[in-house]
Amino acid sequence: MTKNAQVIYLKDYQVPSFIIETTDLDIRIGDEYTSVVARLKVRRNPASKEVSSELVLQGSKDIKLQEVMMDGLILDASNYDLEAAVLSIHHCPEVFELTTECLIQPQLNTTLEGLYKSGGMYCTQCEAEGFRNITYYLDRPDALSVFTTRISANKESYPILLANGNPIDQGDLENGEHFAVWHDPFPKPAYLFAMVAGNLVRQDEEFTTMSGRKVDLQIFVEAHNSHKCDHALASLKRSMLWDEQVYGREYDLDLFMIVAVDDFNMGAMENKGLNIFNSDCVLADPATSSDAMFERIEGIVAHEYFHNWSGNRVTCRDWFQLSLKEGFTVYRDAQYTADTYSAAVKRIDDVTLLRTHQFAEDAGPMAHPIRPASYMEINNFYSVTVYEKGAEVVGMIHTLLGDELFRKGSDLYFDRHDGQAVTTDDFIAAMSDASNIDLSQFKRWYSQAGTPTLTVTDTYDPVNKEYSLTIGQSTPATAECEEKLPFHLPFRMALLDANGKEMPLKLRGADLVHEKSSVLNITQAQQTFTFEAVLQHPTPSLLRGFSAPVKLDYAYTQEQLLFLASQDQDGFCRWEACQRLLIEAMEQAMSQAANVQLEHTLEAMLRSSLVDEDLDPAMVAKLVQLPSEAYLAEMQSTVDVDLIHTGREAMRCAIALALESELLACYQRCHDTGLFRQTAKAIGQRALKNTCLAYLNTLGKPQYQTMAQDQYALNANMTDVGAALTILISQEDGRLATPLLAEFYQSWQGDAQVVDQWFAMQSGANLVGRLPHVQALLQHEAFDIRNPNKVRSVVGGFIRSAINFHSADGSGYEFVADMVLRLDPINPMIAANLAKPLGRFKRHTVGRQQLMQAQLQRLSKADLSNDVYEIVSKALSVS
Ligand code: B3K
Ligand code: ZN
Repeated sequence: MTKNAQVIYLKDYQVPSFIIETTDLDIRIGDEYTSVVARLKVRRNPASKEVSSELVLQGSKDIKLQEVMMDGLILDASNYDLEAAVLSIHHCPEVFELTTECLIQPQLNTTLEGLYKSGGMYCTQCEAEGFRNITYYLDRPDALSVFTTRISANKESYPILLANGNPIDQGDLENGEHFAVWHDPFPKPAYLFAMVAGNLVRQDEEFTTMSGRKVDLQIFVEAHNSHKCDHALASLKRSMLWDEQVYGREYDLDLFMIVAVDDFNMGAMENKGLNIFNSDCVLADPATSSDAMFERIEGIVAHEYFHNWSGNRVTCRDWFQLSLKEGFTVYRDAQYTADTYSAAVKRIDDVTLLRTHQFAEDAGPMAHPIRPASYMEINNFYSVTVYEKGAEVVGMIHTLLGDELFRKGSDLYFDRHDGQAVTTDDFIAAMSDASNIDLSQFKRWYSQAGTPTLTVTDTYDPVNKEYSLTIGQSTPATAECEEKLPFHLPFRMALLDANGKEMPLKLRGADLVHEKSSVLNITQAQQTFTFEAVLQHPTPSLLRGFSAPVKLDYAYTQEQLLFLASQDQDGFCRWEACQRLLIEAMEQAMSQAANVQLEHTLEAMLRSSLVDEDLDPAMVAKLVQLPSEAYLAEMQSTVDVDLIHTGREAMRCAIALALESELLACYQRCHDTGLFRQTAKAIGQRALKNTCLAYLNTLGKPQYQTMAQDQYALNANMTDVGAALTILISQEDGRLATPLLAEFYQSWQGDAQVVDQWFAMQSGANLVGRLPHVQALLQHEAFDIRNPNKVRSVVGGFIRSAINFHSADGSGYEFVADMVLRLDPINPMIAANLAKPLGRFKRHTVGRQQLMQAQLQRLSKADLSNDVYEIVSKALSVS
């Protein structure tokens, strides 16, 4: 590979040498060109040691610079340089006004970063470095400025003109044009800038803050989506109230706007006062959206809203600090969901995500600490590590500090740094100062990558009534560091007596007796904790609530696991015990291939969950579901995709055979044909009954296929329709699904969100030999390679179906590499996401490793974007 991509290092950080106090933008939207005039009030930054008087502004190759003026005088070319998209203004005084005029063509911008056109509307995405596609600027998160934005456009095509903050002026102009002026009083970095021009309808709500201020809440969507806004508006109000109650944080502007956009690289964006959302992450209606989508939307609405404090009021000093806002905000949205719905189910979902995807990232070529030390393309670091592991790290601080001190710490953090751009060290300092707890060793979580394994052994001394736990930790080497120093982590545990009751815990050397569970502070490579007055040999309940993002290695006996699966009060540990048993059974099934039978203890365990009508049905669904193939792959040292698939399928059949009557009874009990409800119970029942229906349909019996067809035909809601259709697609010959898929498309072709689901159901089908079908989907009239949701549905769905992506002949890898090459010139960010799975070849069988590497080699010969180059070069350099 020859490319000379620049590597940016955290250690090179320097404060900006200039401050832009105010930014006045005048954006005139035209059919061919959009003109951007930026008037900046600039002064030297007294905190900078830089001696040069040159102001260096970032731009992009697609900006056409028309004019540069300083203090009202046009600068000639000798006063500035424009090279490689960087504008350098020479000889700048202490204080001055700089005005630039540029032309851009948003309608040609397919990267979806900066100002671009989605359908008939103009919109922006500026995080991380999109603002430089709009105009030359100090495009870095520690350059805070007060923005005023004037937008003008044709009134008929773009009746709605929005930007951050409050509207301060508007009016008509000549030639059918009109304008609006917006002012945002809160200084902000350019990545939080947003504007929208389009033909949109509005849905309104109102919220009164804890200090009695009225805030207008507005969602803007295309007219045909106006019936899909209620859920997001209700979610927003709940989030606003929760943030006041739990963090004492109030919204600060009088207006909060959300705009739904069809073409969007990620889920949503927290721009100050003007959140922009991927339509898929905000619009919902029971007829078109599943329960899972409703839940996801609520989480994302909450997440973006919470960023107003954790991200906007207190922002990041540089992009290495991304987890400062993302880890904290993911943690906050998880707390919100746990408080609002089932805490145990939310925890199980989050741990599953972390173990499936983040552990994989930590074990692959893109492994990085939650605060990376270097990057080539920052977009590649909006990762499960920065987000989900980052949230786990904040959660560990909460566990170490306890509720009261954690709140004191977050108050201190927000108060101390309001209006500033800060670092993860500042966050830790606030937490530590407020609690008087030393977090210096804890900070290693920010600089060391890799997933630690905790090896736990125990002994019981019946004479002295003492129980000891010895906990060792070790973390594999990753690219940034070979030798890992021990982490500081909270290890929550309990000891259960023979009746499953939590025993009082008296730790030797500690004064306090914990009534139920305790949090052990792990700080060393190996430590022993001895508990006194332990009257009987206990069953340990370890890593309760998954109190740290680690792998736990403790040699549980099957008997202990069965006990925990039925007795543990900790919802996470109960589920975990169940999962361990199922995984062990599946590992056996993998070695047997044929004639898999369910052991009767396991059968009894699953049966007791299925018949227990007092248990939360959502929890029962979790307890009886097998781990995904991706999750199982993470458990294995060498991944054998086929073995995992056949073993898991065999196990699914064995469960269905053994528990057929219970599954059927459970399905019938939960199948509510009455009025559609969205209560927690009804949602849990739908999850459980669809789990049962899927199990029953592994048996290939016509009566269960008919049940799925009937459920589809009932057309009660998208959760049930989607589940039934997915089950029918997974029946071997496709005979039943084909006419339904055609009918489904006919009915829903006008709704992009439903069409995306239709694509994903087909491309993700867990049947061998699906590549031709997926290739045909790419030719479908509704597929558009420029739309990230479509690419995620079709190509992303295919990658998720491991037996197809990892097809032994390499055709899946070749297909994905083809797609990366096709997409890279259009949208590098999405192309890089598709390339990531190819990089994880190391854990596969030798034949697959070679095939994956061959495709990476092929990619490396192409002229790649920085985004894809970073993924490919890092993958090849560790081989
Ligand atoms: N902050 C945005 C993510 C921006 C991604 C840029 N490549 C959404 C979020 O995490 O809330
Ligand atoms: Zn975020």
